[in-house]
Amino acid sequence: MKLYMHAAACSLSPHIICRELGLDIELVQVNRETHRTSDGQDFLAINGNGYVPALVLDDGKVLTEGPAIAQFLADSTPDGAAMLPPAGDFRRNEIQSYLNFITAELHKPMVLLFNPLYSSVHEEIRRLISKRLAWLNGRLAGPYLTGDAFTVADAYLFVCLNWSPWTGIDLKQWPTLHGFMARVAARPKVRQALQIEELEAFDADGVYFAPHAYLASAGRSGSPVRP
Ligand SMILES: N[C@@H](CCC(=O)N[C@@H](CS)C(=O)NCC(=O)O)C(=O)O
Repeated sequence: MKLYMHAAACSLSPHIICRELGLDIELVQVNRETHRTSDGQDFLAINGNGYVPALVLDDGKVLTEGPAIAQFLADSTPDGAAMLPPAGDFRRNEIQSYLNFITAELHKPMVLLFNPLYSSVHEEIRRLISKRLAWLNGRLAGPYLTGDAFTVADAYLFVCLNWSPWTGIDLKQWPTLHGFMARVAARPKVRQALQIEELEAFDADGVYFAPHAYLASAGRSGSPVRP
């Protein structure tokens, strides 16, 4: 399988899931400007929307949209039930509910904060995201979103919240969420994915990660890096 990705983007979520489940995956980088891929293809021919992640199976089938890819990966191996229980188990529906919440209520509005076209409504978007994060902060059922198990929704949440320093949202006001980030960042397979994408700790907390090249050129100043 090939996973088309950008470092530190939402594609890091399926990447983490692959590492956690020991799935054999080839990472293919996509150039944001030209849409050329590191394996020499036109990415627009793979995903006409031009965004990552896209998963290409060994038989050539293409799957797009992060939450769908996350579920496909977990369902593709018996070990995946730990990250997403099978149909009929209500925990699966709870995790799917979180996947939808993260994609609609956090991921998309957060991406708008990186786009200067929407700067006139950035304050309003920040307020809306903060409301959602306050709700989420009160919902964590254990070390992870739904309890003791690290699920596909946790991988996705970690990746979106990792953009916080660049969106002007201080996660420290929600200690439970901040603690969640530290816990996920300490997972050996998550560390492995971060290392492979050449992401380094952004601040002393060691909770947020950004591309090595970005940190070197920005002098860790905290100015925006696009997800
Ligand atoms: N609905 C898509 C959104 C994916 C998305 O926003 N991808 C961003 C990275 S986080 C991207 O590739 N942006 C580049 C672009 O839109 O050209 C999903 O959930 O997979």
